[in-house]
Amino acid sequence: MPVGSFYTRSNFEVPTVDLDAWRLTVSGLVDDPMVLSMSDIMSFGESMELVTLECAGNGRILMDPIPSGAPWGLGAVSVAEFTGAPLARVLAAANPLRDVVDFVFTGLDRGRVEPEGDINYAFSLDAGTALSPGPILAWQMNGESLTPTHGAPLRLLVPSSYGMASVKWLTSITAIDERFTGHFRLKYRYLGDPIASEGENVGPIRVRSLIVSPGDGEDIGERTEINGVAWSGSGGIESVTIQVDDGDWVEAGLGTPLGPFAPTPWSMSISLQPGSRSIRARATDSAGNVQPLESIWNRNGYANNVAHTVGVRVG
Ligand SMILES: Nc1nc2c(c(=O)[nH]1)N[C@H]1C(S)=C(S)[C@@H](COP(=O)(O)O)O[C@H]1N2
Ligand SMILES: [Mo]
Repeated sequence: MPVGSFYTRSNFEVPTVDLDAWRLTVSGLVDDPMVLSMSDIMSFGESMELVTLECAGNGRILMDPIPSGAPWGLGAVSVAEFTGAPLARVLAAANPLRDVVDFVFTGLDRGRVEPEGDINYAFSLDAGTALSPGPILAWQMNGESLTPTHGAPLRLLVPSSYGMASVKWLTSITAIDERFTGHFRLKYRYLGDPIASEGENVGPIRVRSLIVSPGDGEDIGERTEINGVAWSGSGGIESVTIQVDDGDWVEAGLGTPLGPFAPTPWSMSISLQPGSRSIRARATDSAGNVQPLESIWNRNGYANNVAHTVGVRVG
């Protein structure tokens, strides 16, 4: 996705960052605290990853009743190539103590929340995830320096997790020996969601497929090709099936994703009867998760991966 069309979501105003004075602090329960400049961070090596970033609120308005929160349709997901240093390598250089439970990532953006008052945006990763190979400290998106809205000069990028963990305008990383209970960590939980345990953290992206073509409301011919993409934060895409009206579910052909965190393209050639038709797509991932046919409601409207439906007029 070109940077100008990539979705953007910020809980507070985009902060003004003094790029010359900017440093990243790594502290807390580490043997060797560090204050790193951008060139220090770049010296940890450069890794490029094509990542599907999806807001946990994507699909919120498809829930009934619509929960409060940003009223996303299905536009809060995009893919870009991010360039950055592997987080695990930077953390290892600080020599974290054995009893670290969580690493807390804090952004420079600040705002007022209830009941805490003025706080910075902060989110955490458990030590296992933080020290795993996936997450990167990214300074580039699609080969260009990060823009202010997307977190310049440096952001965390956590592939497979919903977007809230990918902290923008990163200013500090703090190692702690307990679970982080900051405002946003507590906010991104499943409350009243029948398939998650009560209070479970929102984490991995739930499996989802989108029909890219035809678009909703389009006039199309009887012989047509249906195309889309599917992704999951819990493994690869195992299958995508398509249903027209109340017909049988038929398997689409899968393409090859461009990377482990990139979506899987799929397509299917089909003959449709003239008239108004509804087309649904449903993906299954390699962990066996399958998209629900009805939205799964929860109080904050997170992770609604209901099967995507488009209505078309044929002939
Ligand atoms: N510092 C900071 N990082 C943040 C946020 C924020 O409000 N402040 N929002 C998060 C959320 S909810 C999402 S979905 C992604 C969106 O990233 P983008 O704006 O680059 O698409 O950033 C995450 N990182
Ligand atoms: Mo989000």
